[in-house]
Amino acid sequence: LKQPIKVTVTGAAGNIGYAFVFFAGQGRLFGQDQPIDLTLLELPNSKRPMMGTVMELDDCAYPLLSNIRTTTSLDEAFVGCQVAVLVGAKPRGPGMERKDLLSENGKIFKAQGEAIDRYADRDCKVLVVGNPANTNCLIVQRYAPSIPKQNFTAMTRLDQNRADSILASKIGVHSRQIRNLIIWGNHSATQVPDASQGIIMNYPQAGMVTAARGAVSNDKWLTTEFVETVAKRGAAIIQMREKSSAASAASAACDHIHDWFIGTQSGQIVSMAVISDGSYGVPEGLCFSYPVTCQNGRWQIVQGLQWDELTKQRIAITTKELVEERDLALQSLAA
Ligand code: NAX
Repeated sequence: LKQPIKVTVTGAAGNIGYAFVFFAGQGRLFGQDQPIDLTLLELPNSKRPMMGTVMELDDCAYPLLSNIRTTTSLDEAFVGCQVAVLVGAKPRGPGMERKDLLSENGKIFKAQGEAIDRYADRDCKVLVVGNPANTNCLIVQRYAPSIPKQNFTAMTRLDQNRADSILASKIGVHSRQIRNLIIWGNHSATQVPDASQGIIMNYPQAGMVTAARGAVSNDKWLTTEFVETVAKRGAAIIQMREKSSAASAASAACDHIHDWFIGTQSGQIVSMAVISDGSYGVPEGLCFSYPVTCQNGRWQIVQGLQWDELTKQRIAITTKELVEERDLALQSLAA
């Protein structure tokens, strides 16, 4: 049997964490032959729901969960950690400004970065889900300088999956038939869903989304309503469910980690926010969502794609927002 992979999940008793740990137990991260040592981190006041979650995990008797630990201590949470899934974050309270949100989360993710730097496996891979995800990821990375930069990622896979699902229902195919829709930039309202590389598999034969159907290609739906519907999907779900997306976010986190570790299929592009190396003119060091392919546990940015004028303008806006977030977060940490 393989050695277990040590996975730490923060915010494990929250909405997303609660769904994620069961998916992990079912083998969604690394497949059915890879055991997992799970460590759950929560705030002290959520210790009881965290223990209750573990009782349920025990009752599931998942063969892949070789060990489950809980802690409320940052000094314990990341010891030997190989995969850190950072879900817990400070939510935006009433009357709270963006600046306050960035500053509160800056503190949390600075402390987690320092703990990862000190205690985690030297090749620990990090996925940040907690919002503002891109900037939280940038902070964690800055405070964990001994871990390779490319090991820090933030989640835009939910946005990608939403884009797939929205386009699939417009065309009348299954989401699984949609490939290579891209999310650029920030996981926020300024994100840039881009269907220009999209492929529909088996409809009626494989082809580009933009050429697949008159209704989609001609009426500008792809560059207007589609983009808006993807960006506002989270709000639309809150309106119906009266709670924010939880299982779909946890499922997207599994997709992200799975593809990162196991690899993307030949010709398949997925979106991940990663620490920019300057590709596509994005400032180096920003955590920016790019189209990537993955192989052998490494991602690679897909280079050389062309942007039309509208996409260019949108990407400038999301980049500017990320620069502002970075500056606000770093300023408040330096103060
Ligand atoms: P919940 O409020 O249900 O759960 C968060 C949990 O984190 C709580 O149990 C809390 O006690 C814990 N927590 C808070 N600070 C912590 C800390 N410093 N250390 C350990 N645990 C801590 O939120 P939930 O709905 O699960 O959402 C979690 C985060 O995901 C939020 O920031 C949310 O905005 C973000 N999202 C990100 C998405 C993405 O695509 N990147 C999509 C879904 C989601 O909105």
